[in-house]
Amino acid sequence: MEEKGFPAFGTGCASLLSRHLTRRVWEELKDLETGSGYTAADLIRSGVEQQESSVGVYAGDAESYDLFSPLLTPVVREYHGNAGPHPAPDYSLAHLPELSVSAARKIISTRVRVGRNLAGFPLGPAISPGQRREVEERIKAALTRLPEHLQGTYHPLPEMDPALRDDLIERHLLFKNEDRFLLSAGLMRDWPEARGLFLSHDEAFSVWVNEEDQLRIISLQKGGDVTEVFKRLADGVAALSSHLDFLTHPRLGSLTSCPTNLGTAMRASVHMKLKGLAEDEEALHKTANALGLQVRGIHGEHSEGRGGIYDISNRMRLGVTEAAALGHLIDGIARLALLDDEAS
Ligand code: ADP
Ligand code: CIR
Repeated sequence: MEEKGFPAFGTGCASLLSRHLTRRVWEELKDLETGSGYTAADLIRSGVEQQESSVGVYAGDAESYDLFSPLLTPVVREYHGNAGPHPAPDYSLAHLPELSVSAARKIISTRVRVGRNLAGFPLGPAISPGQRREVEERIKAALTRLPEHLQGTYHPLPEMDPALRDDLIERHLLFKNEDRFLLSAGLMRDWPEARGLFLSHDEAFSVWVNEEDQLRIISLQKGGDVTEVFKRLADGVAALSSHLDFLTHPRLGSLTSCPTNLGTAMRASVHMKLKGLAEDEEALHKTANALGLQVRGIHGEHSEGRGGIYDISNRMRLGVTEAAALGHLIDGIARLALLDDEAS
């Protein structure tokens, strides 16, 4: 792409970027730059280089969401079904629906994560190596102050034995070390510097440091005890919030580099065996989509389902509370389990 020319999108490109970046919007944005030097060309680089993107944009800092709003607001609205305002956090367990017996039987493991970034720093796509190190130091310090049941060890990525790294990735505890969407967004600059994994002693609580977001706070365990997983996540978020100042926006809630993660920044997912529905993957995606759910493969985003097992999660993260998004997932997977029973 010529730096300020209107980008070329192939005929097969269906990203939110390609659909919302009109010539008029580009003309309005192309010369703008945020205080951390993030330009409109930076904002769209991933979606221009990776035309199979479903979304295609990454923000460089909090200001990106306001300055580039003529593009980002329609993208956000289409993905989440709203563009805010975002409600106050709510991790209460009181009104969660009960997991259906049939869904519970099909669940192999349950994970809930939220993304967070630190106030006062650019997001990953625009951060400098020095700022990234400072972010890591602050997170490491906060991690030493977790309550006893969440305590564990920080493993810096540059020092990690490759065999251990592969094992952690295979067991879904560590991020993959290649992602062309993140690479194009500038999120893998200086890899693996200042990246790392905090893992609790029982491996049920973890924090990814300086990957797509500065923190991914994660609760994961075998089986379908959604309540226990959610409660652990809430404990971790509360503990870290008291030692770190997280980046938020008055309308958009928690700010993240990818606009699909705004608001709660929460993805609650189950690995679920859907033997009957696996017969027609396209129909499974359509059905899940209609229920407000997203289907991913067994190794997360951009991976394949295997042995009839899929990663099913809430799609919407903005304009809903954490408890409501989780309730939506619980209801949705009950419906999927029922349809799977009928199809088996
Ligand atoms: P993210 O959830 O952070 O957006 P991914 O979709 O890449 O990113 O998932 C990250 C990792 O978490 C992957 O290894 C994925 O398989 C794993 N994962 C997600 N949900 C579950 C689950 N319910 N059980 C086990 N692993 C999971
Ligand atoms: C894309 O545009 O496909 C990547 N940048 C990832 C977008 C977020 N993922 C998702 O909604 N599944």
